Amino acid sequence: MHWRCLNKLIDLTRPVVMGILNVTPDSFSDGDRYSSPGPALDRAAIMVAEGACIIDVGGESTRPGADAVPEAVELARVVPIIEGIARRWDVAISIDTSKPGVMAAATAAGACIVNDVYALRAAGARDFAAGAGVGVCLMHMQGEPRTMQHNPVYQDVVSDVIEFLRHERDACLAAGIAADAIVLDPGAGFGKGLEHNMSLLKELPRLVALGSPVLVGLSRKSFIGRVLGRTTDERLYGGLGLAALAVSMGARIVRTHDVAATRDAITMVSAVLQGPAS
Ligand code: 8Y7
Repeated sequence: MHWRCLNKLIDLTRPVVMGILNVTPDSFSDGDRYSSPGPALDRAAIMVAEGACIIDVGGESTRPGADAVPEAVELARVVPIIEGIARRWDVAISIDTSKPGVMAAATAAGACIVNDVYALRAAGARDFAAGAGVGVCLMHMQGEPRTMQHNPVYQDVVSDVIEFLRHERDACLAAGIAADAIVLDPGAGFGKGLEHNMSLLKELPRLVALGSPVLVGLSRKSFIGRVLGRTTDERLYGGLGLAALAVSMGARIVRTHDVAATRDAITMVSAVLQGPAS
């Protein structure tokens, strides 16, 4: 299994880590520590050294309650960082955005993946991805970040999420995006209560059965805090437990703030299930 991303073919025979690089002043767990190029590139260097396969660069916070950011602001945040990473390392770079203009500028700057919490539903997003040949991560979200955590309701959360992702994947295929460029993500915490997140993880094999590689983002999320009674910076061990569980159920990409720890955890799971890597 692989992920076709522009000029790169990412090998997913073994699970891989996507490291989070937020370059927003308001991101919920990195604060504004990486909003200028120096610290952001230092952070990227660490994640590359720790074995991140992909660096996910985001310039607009999607945390619950966050406000939208103008395109020019988002561009000014992400383009210099992407250029800096692409110049220094061979790592795959994804752009965490929903705006086609940002997708295009980020790709020109060196990104090869679009990670879109709106699953390319913005006008022009699918056409951009099809024309450029970038890899895409289609994530499920109910509602929009500003209001999504206000009492989310589903008929059957697992079936609803699977039907949404199947539908959006079909729309991408119809727009001309290659099947092996598409990755699916249940969108933990995006318009979901505790029980919704739990059900989606418990039933992850049903999402894996759709046949596209599955990405999960669980790192430091509030539902870990809800279960464990932990603050944001106390959620590492809980997140590692979930990453191991998700990979054992077939997830292939884990998006995380904690690259080294997550890589060790998922490498052990795959060593048991698939044999040690040679
Ligand atoms: C996810 C994500 C966030 C996720 C994908 C956070 C941008 C909130 N979460 N993208 N982005 N999947 N694909 O806690 O779960 O990192 S932002």
